[in-house]
Amino acid sequence: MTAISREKSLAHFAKAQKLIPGGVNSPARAFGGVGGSPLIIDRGQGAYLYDIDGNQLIDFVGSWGPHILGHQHPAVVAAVEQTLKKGTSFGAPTELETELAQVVVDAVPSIEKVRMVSSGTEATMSAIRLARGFTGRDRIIKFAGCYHGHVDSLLVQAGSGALTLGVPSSPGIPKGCTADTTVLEYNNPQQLSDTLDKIGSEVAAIILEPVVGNMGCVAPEPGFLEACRELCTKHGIVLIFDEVMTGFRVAYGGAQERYGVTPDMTTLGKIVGGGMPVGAYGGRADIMDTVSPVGPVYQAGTLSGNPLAMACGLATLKQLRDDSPYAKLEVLTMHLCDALSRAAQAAGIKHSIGQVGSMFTLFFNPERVVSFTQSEKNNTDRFAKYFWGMMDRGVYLPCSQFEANFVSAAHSDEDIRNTIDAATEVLGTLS
Ligand code: KE4
Repeated sequence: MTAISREKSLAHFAKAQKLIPGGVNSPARAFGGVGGSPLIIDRGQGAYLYDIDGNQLIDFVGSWGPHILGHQHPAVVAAVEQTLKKGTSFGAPTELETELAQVVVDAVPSIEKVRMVSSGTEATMSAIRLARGFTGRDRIIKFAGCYHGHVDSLLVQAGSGALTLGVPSSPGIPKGCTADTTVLEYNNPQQLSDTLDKIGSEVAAIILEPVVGNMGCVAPEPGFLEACRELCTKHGIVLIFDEVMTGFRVAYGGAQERYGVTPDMTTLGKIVGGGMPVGAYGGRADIMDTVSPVGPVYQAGTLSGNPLAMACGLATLKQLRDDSPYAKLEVLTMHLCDALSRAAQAAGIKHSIGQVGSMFTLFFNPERVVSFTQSEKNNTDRFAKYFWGMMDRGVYLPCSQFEANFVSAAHSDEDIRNTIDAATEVLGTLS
């Protein structure tokens, strides 16, 4: 098997490293967990990425989740091109913002009102501040392995890049910022209940990924989300579902629709912007009306509700609402996961699979991963060999064992077959 040519990428990356810390604008894409250096991407089209060395790769990253329709969906491109003709940003309300807000309110069960921001991090940061302002309480509870963006108070035992690079908590964050953050174990309702018996009256919010993507794909155990809901209601705590990754991914209405559990607030990102910088936080009107200018909790943003980004998100959500690719995506993803598991088993590779809807992770871990306790035992060296073996066969995976893969509506049966063939070959070399 000849490795793909990476000459131009290597040369360009060396230059990037002189100008940008680590050569990247986000550490999650630095290949820190797999060694080597990232490919420099030239363009995306449908299910494929094309790098500057001319390699075509089947893309299972999808820009870390936004591209559920695949790259450059015609309706999305047309909407952005059309909007661009009117300008890029006005710092004033536009019809597009209201239209996207309406689509989000119609889609997401918990959202009565929604505020647009420019990233998932901004969404979770704002939601936490709002929950604290609404309740007058300071404490927050998160779960180990969940990642909610690089918010000071939430960057504690976080997942995603923080976990990949082995720094689940970060220097530079004053003790005071995390003194009110309690970290518990995901999928452990008894521990949550016991903790709230002690500190429930001090807790402003519980924030969680209702399906975790950031320690690899980990589903909620039966009853866990329901327990979070019941305990938050009992203690007057704001339940926040961080659906930046799962929103419009695991169902059109997100994990809250799929599992039938309605939080008090929801954060969104990724798909809601269709690949352009959009985050959002929304929820019960009485909570949302506590944010400025209606209420006293301040939050603002120059490019919040940016028309181009709104047009991109709106075209994406309308396509998802009208075409509803979810059933097809589920079948395709389950078929892929079953085949990957059979190939790993045939190669004698100890593994488990986490899969919900069109997001999945092949864990190099003999245990079923239900929390950070198992996830931290992943065989990351074996994953790195798998990653590069797949890359050399034209399959582009997330560069970390602590991330989810994404299947898009653009992935064909042939793409899935080719991916299975590649994995069968690579897994056979790992045993
Ligand atoms: P952003 O600030 O990166 O838009 O969103 C932060 C965030 C919040 N909540 C969840 C559940 C998320 O998954 C994320 C971001 N996800 C990572 C990938 N797992 C983004 C990749 C990156 O950091 O470059």
